Amino acid sequence: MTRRPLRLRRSVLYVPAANGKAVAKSPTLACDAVIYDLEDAVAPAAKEEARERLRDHFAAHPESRHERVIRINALSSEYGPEDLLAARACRPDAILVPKVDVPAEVADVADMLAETDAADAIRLWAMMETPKAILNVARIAEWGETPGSRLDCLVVGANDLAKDLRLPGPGRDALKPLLMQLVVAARASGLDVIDAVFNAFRDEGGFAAECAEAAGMGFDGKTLIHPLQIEPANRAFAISPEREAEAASIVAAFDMPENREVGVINLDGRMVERLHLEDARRTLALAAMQRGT
Ligand code: 1VU
Repeated sequence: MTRRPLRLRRSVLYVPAANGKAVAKSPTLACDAVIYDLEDAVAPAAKEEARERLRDHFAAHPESRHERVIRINALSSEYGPEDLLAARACRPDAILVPKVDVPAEVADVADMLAETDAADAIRLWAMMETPKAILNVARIAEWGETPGSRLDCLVVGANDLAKDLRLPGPGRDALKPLLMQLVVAARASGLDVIDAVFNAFRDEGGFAAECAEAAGMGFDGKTLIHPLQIEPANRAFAISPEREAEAASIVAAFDMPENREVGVINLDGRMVERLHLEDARRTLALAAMQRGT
């Protein structure tokens, strides 16, 4: 399985590239990642101005403590090719490809990036928001394991998915099996996977409940639409002190000379296997990153 650098992706905020105030505010926000959106949040007449705004913003802020991602329109659309040229010039950490149905739609973007970015510095994220994406997610994630694919992360788009499936709502009970399918496919190929947005950004209780549900399903974080959602998401997807202490005790136990060669140990009356060690090390690394935010 391809090894990718570990990143905190608890809170991933969409910022419409057409909104100058929001773009200017973005560097001050406490989210882990920002997705500057050239797609759904930008009206057709505002596309060129939005691209120009991003070029200016990235030129003025060449470094950022956020992971910075630009969502482009699909390459097959009227706006996609210009978006990709503009996004590539900004040199973000990643480009988010929308409405991915099949691996080729991400592969085409990877090929265009390879023309100017031989070091694979600009990574790819893929939106899973169509019925075909659900049917093909294993193929898409597996393609991410091929050399040069650049694919790091899947992002759920539940609004489009619910619409295409003609789900009457309210709530997302009907989506849960599909969401778990995305988590399984991502994990099988070593990808991160970020849950969908919660539209009612002033509904604190509803948002907290959906974050807790997503964390319990194994998502790495949540995509957000409003700054009010950042702190609750950071809390919900945080490594708790209890989880960190547990991970530290597993690492310490396997480090003891008598346990260095064994596969399974008794840790305070519980069986712990060597397979838990890798996860414990990951948990400790994420907890250390969390302290730095
Ligand atoms: O206090 P200030 O005036 O300085 O700032 C406002 C506002 O500009 C700012 N703000 C944001 N800043 C950065 N990123 C954001 N996403 C963002 N949203 C708001 O926060 C201050 C308070 O704002 P507000 O409470 O007055 O809210 P507004 O009415 O300004 O904005 C509400 C909406 C929902 C319109 C806004 O939050 C927004 O545009 N969110 C992002 C929408 C988006 O990107 N949609 C597409 C991606 S979602 C998707 O496609 C699902 C897959």
